[in-house]
Amino acid sequence: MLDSLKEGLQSAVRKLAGSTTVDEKTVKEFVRDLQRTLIQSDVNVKLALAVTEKVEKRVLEEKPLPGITRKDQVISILYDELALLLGGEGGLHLDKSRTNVVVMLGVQGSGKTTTAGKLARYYGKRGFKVGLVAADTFRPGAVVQLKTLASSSGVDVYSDEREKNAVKIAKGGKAFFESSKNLIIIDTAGRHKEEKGLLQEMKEVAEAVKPDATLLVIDGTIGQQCYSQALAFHQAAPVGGIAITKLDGAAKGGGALAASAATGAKICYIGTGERIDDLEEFVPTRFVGRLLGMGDLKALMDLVRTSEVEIDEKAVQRVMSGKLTMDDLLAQFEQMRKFGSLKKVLEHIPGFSGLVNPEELDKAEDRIKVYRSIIQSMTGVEKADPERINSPRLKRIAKGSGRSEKDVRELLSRYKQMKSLMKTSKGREFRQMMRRAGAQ
Ligand SMILES: Nc1nc2c(ncn2[C@@H]2O[C@H](COP(=O)(O)OP(=O)(O)O)[C@@H](O)[C@H]2O)c(=O)[nH]1
Ligand SMILES: [Mg+2]
Repeated sequence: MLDSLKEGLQSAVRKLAGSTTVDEKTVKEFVRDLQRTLIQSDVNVKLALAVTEKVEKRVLEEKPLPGITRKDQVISILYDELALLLGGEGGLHLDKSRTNVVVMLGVQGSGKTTTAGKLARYYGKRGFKVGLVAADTFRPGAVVQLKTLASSSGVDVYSDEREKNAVKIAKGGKAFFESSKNLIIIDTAGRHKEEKGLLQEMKEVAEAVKPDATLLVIDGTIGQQCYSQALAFHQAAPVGGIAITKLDGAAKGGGALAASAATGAKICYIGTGERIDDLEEFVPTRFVGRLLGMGDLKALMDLVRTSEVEIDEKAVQRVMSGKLTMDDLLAQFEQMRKFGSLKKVLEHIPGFSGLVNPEELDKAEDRIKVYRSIIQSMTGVEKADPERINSPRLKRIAKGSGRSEKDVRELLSRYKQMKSLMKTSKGREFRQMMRRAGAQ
């Protein structure tokens, strides 16, 4: 789905990740690559320029978050801005404890009936009791189409083939299902090619059944034109949400998504194929993560933020002033371990993979476990001043922790290394890193 947009974005990100430095020239080139790929994916030129200019401005102005490299920061900003471009979060708010009525709207051929069937299955699987109402009185075979879709997921359909008034069928269907279902989806006709007539019918159906939400269905292959369609509906009556269909392989998908979001109406679902299960709830952040080819960047950023918070300021102060206790050392190791797990997440980001060797990370984790148990067997005096650990103390600590004397010696030599490192230029770098991590 949206393959060309995906490829374009990912190649821009790969190029950035492969560059040696991130200076103004690199950023400008990156921004140009983005513009090209967005416009090629039919995103409105104005929107494409607005979003890329925002990315550029933020990249040049903002300082990287603690613990994040400049490249990661650029990608994170791109991710934020793309998610914003595609609209806010949240689908239709359905509540199992009451009867939810949803009316499908949209022009003929947009995918209303198909989407109604998909939604019935989607929510049926999630524990809703769903009833479908066939209120398309125009299209021959519309009732059969809905029944076929419903039968595959065991959903009941209300229809009345003698009745020609759609408003009456909608009302009848709601009354029929009201006591036995908690989600009633009303499929309507979209025969009116001109907006006025369609909006009129929408109003009449809405007045008759008082839906909790109206779901506007738009064909994603029409690209930027989605804007005028969504806007017309949204302005005429509050559209609870939009479903964009036929995004499977549609070159214009990027444009359709951006244009619809620009109207201020929420995109709730996307249709990604003709089969009954080809429906997804639309979550912009997750969607952008997929476009950029990284699992879930939001999770990564959250991880960075939590590890930042957990830094023990006092310990950092002590380390920076040249004193070092065993507890400080352990805290340092823990910090590095966290950085290790962060790196594991970074592995999923194109261009960053291959930087860390997972085996080594695992080994490091194991060593920290050993060190922790040894430190826990030390007395307060020994922890504060490890130089005092002589041979009998060393033997006692090894016994107490269930580790070998070799392990204890290894820890002591790591301590000495760390302490002398603090005095060298490398130590200064390390201290700077700690400062960047928010410990001024
Ligand atoms: N490829 C693809 N086709 C779809 C999707 N949604 C609907 N369609 C097709 O679009 C056509 C019109 O759909 P239909 O539900 O009858 O539209 P309606 O007139 O608005 O009710 C049908 O051939 C559907 O199979 C989708 O997400 N992907
Ligand atoms: Mg239909």
